[in-house]
Amino acid sequence: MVGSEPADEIRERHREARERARSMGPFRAWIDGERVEASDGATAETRDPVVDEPIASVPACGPEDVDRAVEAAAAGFADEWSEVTPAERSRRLFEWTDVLADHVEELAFLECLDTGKPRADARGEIEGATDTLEYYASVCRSQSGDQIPAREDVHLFTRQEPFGVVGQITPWNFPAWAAAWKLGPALAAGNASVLKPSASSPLSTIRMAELTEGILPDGVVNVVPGAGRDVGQPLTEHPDVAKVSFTGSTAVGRGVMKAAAERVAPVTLELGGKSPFIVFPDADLETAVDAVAAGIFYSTGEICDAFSRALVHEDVLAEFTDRFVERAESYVLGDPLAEDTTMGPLTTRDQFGKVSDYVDAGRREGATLLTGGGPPDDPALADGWYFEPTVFGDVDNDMRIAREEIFGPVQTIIPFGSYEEAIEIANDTDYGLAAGIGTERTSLVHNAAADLEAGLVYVNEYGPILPEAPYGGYKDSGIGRDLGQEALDHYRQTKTVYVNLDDPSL
Ligand code: TXE
Repeated sequence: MVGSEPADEIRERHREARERARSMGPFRAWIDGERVEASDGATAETRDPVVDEPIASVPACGPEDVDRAVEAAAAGFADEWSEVTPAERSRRLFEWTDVLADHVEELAFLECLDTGKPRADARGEIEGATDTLEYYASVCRSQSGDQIPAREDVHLFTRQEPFGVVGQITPWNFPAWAAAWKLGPALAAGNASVLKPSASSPLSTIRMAELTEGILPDGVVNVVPGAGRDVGQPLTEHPDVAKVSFTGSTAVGRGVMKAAAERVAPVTLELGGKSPFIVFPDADLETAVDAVAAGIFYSTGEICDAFSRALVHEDVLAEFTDRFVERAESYVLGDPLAEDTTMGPLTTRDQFGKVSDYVDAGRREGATLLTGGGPPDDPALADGWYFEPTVFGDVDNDMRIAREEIFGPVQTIIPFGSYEEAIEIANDTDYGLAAGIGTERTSLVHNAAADLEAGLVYVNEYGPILPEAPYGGYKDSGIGRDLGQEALDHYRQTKTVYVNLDDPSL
């Protein structure tokens, strides 16, 4: 379904919105507590995916800027942050989240304009980012080491120490949330960060960093925007970056891991997925449709844990498919700045091309296109990277549309006949980020949760993602975990101290 606004209304609203966004700038790199240009003055435009017009120019940084930022981070860590007590770190992180909470609307506006996601979703994302930082501000003070009672004549204990400077790379689909996932545990553990946002949607991250001014010491948070090869790669290769965390594609993640291996730096990788949702025959179909639709159409399908394979038992296949297609057709495509829009455009031209190519591949491979399949037939949306919610039936798990990450609003429906077959198809993928289960039977929930090869299992729902719980994948979907205590542990190293005790006689 498409919104009912005329093209000129949308164009005018976006002209004003881009002007408003620019008035919040200038958007620069944030290094050592200052807004700075790229050393060579290079800039790149970030674009509004609704009308394909430039929003703002942002520095296109390079290796010298990475050096500058790493130096600032090292100084910020050594001079101040490493000396700050956990209680003080917690207080400052809370102070930052208070400021962010006062800027939710502004940040959500930038996120909506830069990524094309509906305003309400962008607001939810910023609130999620703030909540994540609050969680790490809270747990910061409750960390401890161990005392190990191995022998009476040795006082044996562990200290948890930060790495120093960490390099963090985030993607374009959830820029603010990803920045909080990275910065929260890194800062709570006492590190300083150099963070590279995606060149496609850097605005909210830059603004979040600017809002640390006067709260966090200079150099503790640095944001260096630019291209992957110019900023991301030098950051992962930098000898003074002691730990790397990356969210993005599996192909680039492999390269990040290789670069870090050269100097034996630990890495956390959160990569792509091809997550299944299994609709068992006893499932409440309305609940299953809700979960699978949210899992593939939320954020226009540009989500790493998208339920992009719906595995449906043959007894309920016809009814599920009918209801799911109806649901897909009920999404309101329109201007993400309008509150009634439930699906915005894809974020970039590249992503539009990629999704279109997969839909062509699905048709060629013999899947049946049940709805969608291209841009909506509405002249008001013709300038943007809109793509209709798309559903393929008669999908075989060997088809490319069932094996490769499309990262768009494209669902594949794959039938199964038995529990064993469902699990086999679900696990027959290189990825292992998430999996979902639709059933009312407790034994199915627990058996499937144990048998599925995935880092996350959602039962009768898509999400929620909570900062308290670890998030990450099996197999090619990554290594290590974001969120929860586990992420905090990734940003610390353990030092074991043996204090040999003399005989206490005087
Ligand atoms: O990813 P990249 P792209 C998947 C999704 C999407 C595809 C391509 O399928 O269609 O990847 O998206 C930085 N060294 N995901 O091209 O290139 C880059 O600048 C260091 C899933 O955007 O992996 C950006 O900041 N960094 C994923 C980040 O890496 C490099 C989210 C991700 O970009 C680099 C995003 C290099 N050599 C894409 N090259 C998820 N897990 O949700 C690029 N980068």
